[in-house]
Amino acid sequence: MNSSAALNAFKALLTPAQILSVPEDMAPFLCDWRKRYFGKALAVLLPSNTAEVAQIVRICAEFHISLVPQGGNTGLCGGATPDQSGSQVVLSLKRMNHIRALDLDNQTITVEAGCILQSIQDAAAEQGLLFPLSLGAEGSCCIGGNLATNAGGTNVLRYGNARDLCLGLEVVTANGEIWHGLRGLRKDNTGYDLRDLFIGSEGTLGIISAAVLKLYPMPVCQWTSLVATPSIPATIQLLNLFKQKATSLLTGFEMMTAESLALTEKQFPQMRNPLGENPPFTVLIELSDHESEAHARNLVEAILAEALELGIATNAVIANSIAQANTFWQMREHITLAQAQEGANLKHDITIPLSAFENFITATDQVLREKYPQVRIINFGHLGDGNLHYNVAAPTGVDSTIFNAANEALVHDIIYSMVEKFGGSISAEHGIGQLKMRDLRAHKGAIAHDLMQMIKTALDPHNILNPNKVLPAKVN
Ligand code: FAD
Ligand code: 2HG
Ligand code: ZN
Repeated sequence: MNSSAALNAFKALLTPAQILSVPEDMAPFLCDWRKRYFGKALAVLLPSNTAEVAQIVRICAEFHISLVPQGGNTGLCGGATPDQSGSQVVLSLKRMNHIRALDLDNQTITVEAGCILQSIQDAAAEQGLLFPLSLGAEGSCCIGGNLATNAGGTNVLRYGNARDLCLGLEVVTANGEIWHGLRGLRKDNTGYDLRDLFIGSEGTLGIISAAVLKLYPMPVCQWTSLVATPSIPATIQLLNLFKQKATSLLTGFEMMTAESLALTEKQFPQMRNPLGENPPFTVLIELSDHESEAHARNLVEAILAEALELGIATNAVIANSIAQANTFWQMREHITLAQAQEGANLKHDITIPLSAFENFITATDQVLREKYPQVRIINFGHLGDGNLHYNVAAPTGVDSTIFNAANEALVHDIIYSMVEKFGGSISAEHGIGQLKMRDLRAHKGAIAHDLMQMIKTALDPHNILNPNKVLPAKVN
């Protein structure tokens, strides 16, 4: 490795504004959103176009410098944070934020990797179209990061996750070549699907520089309601009732426990549950209609009336304005912020088959409480997808940093062994990054893990792309 020669080569390629090397300037790029991982870097590079990205990678390959791609730096698994060596470069895609094309006939949008998710939603909306990927960090995360993590969010039950919304990619490979895969085709069976290989690879196989995304007709209205349910089985029955009666109009089904909303209200006192005292479960349900407001309102009222009659819902409130609907969503999305303000927590972003949800939660809570009677379990998530955020916080009054340092490994083991037992996944939507790298082999199994390692070696033989993320770097 020759750091100073590499820096000189970067300086010859980029303008001074595109190279950050002063610690204060680099600081925001060197720690993750949760402030859990802190790294060092030789430099932070901010290319303006794909050709510059390719040249940066070629310089890195020549001087054996590894690089860490970064978008909005909102990832929750430490995937975008460099290591402690100070020899890696952070490659921020932020400047590459142009919308290259919007094709009305094909209903697609072609965007650069650094486009903020919300700006893509806005550009589509200006044409009366919907880009349905939606998540709490949408005001700051970038589409390159969304695709690199195969982000999920709140519309997955209707539109799928980031992978389902992407038709084509432009990718810079580990040897600095540009793969021009920016096709807007809904059918393309031409051998191995390279697009799907790069999606979800968390910057370890290639650098996504642009993407073609699917657009959908914009619904004419949305009805958002908050519904109180007495139990998990009742909540699942409610989900299935909505699926049956509202079919494809059902676009959101989010579950929040009383504990998660109590914590949110503690940190953000203006966020009161309009259902009154927090019921065991509060469910946020969203219907999107292409017909008329009256059609959707009648449908939602009829389904809720039936749910109340059946006893699977005990109370419900329908938002009477867009502003009120927004406050419902804010309550849901502030759980993560409330947890961050309360102190560090142990996150478990898991999926469980809905048929096993109740038994999983009962069994896991029980084992955890036997070991840690006072621990706070903050459960919420995208129930419509079987995705649970099973987050564990230190008992009230206990220093969370000290608690986590002493107990993190055991808490993870307890929860992940239950995830295995009930046929789930240890990462539903946030990815692996550094956080779950050591747990991956046991979860995927040796064969799948070895195949992943072979793919990594084939595409990045010198291990310069985000090493020690997802897969451990091989010691030669
Ligand atoms: P970054 O954090 O910058 O990077 C994430 C990973 O992708 C890293 O491994 C990085 O190296 C790699 N990467 C970034 N850009 C590229 C690129 N161009 N090419 C190759 N690799 C790249 N996630 C969900 O799935 N669903 C949610 O509901 C959700 N809600 C969230 C709410 C909050 C408040 C926060 C803070 C986060 C949430 N997240 C959620 C997690 C996070 O927002 C997503 O993972 C998001 O997709 C990350 O995008 P980013 O641009 O911030 O990526
Ligand atoms: C969400 O669904 C995000 O709000 C974040 O995926 C989950 O904070 C979390 O654990
Ligand atoms: Zn989530």
